[in-house]
Amino acid sequence: MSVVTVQLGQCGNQIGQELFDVISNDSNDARTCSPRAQGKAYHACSQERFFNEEASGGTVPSARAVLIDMEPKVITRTIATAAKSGRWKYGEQSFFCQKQGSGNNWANGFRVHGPRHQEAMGDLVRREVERCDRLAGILTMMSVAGGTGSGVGTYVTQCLRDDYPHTFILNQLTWPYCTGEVIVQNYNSVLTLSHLYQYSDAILVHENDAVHRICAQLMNIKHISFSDVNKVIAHQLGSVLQPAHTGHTHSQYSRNPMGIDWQVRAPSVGQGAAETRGIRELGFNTSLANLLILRGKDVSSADTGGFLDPALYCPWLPAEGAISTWRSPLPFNKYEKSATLVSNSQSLLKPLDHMVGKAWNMFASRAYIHQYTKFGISEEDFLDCFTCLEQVISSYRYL
Ligand SMILES: Nc1nc2c(ncn2[C@@H]2O[C@H](COP(=O)(O)OP(=O)(O)OP(=O)(O)O)[C@@H](O)[C@H]2O)c(=O)[nH]1
Ligand SMILES: [Mg+2]
Repeated sequence: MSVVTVQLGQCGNQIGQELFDVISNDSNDARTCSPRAQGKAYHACSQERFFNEEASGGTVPSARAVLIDMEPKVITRTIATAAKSGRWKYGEQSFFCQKQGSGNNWANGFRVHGPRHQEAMGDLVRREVERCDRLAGILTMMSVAGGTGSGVGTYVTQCLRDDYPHTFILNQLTWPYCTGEVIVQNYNSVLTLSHLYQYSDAILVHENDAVHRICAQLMNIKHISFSDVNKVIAHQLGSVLQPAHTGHTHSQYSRNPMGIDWQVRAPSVGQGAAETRGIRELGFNTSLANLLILRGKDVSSADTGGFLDPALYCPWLPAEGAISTWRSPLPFNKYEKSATLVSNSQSLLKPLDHMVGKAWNMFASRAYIHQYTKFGISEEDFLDCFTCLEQVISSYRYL
């Protein structure tokens, strides 16, 4: 099964290029792994998922991706960097750009650029979808703080939801630095998140601050650039999206990389409630669901029992249903062993609360609001978005 990726704005395009690079490298390395048959199956599955094999001999595979930005600079560079790798490329006609960006204004992206170019962008996605024998889902990548990724990205997601009502849509979002360079980043983030909440099947967030800390503290990088940060994000994303065995049978790779069970189950009172209450009142990070992905040596003997501890989950959730484990015996991205955790938990509560709080303070003094109202986003629209996110915050706070 295949995934169509839509890269939007500077951030989405730059991280998207790193992601395809990791996937292409990892997939090629797998071919020489032993046992050979296993490596070959992994390679074939990964290629079908992310690349179109070119019909004519001699050319490299092209990514199942659409590149969108409202200015040409980043797209031109992204396409050139991919081609320079000599291992993969972007399709010749799979990008859409204009002359001028959205100026860090969500309303400009969502109300002007999005609707104006809906048809052209939709056609590009449709062409990629039609090239897939079996479509597993659509992955969009963007930042929430700028104007194009956030505004056009939200608009595109809304259109994708209309055009592909039964297709799984996963939004990968990059969260701005807390002390970010965009003054209205919290407005743009609030507007993006509250809208995507309605259209998306799953939202996967990478916080720039958290990834920056990984670069500084774990990797000892001195002068950290976006490229360093993006490599870490791409590594994490790749380890989620590359082939893995999702069940107990190891005969075949799971066909659908997006078959994650993201649904929150119906509440029922679990037995762990009384014992776990004390821990959770101390600010414990309670989870709704966790997905653990293990890759490399010894994956079948790794002890993952700790993830079954009911104390990790909210009381009305049976712990055995709240954790899924995927495994692949092949090393990932040259790491002998790796483990990745995708967690639907309270970990985003603090940054979300902080972001909504900052946006609310600015809104209370009506700062920069005219820049949004002039593109047709009213104060009422803002209030609806705040209400939506306050509800999300409250639901997660009282898990
Ligand atoms: N991790 C990471 N963050 C980025 C990158 N580029 C930009 N950002 C973050 O993204 C936000 C700005 O959004 P951009 O993606 O530059 O904006 P855009 O979508 O191109 O929108 P406009 O330029 O306003 O049209 C800020 O929070 C930046 O910190 C990148 O390559 N990697
Ligand atoms: Mg830009």
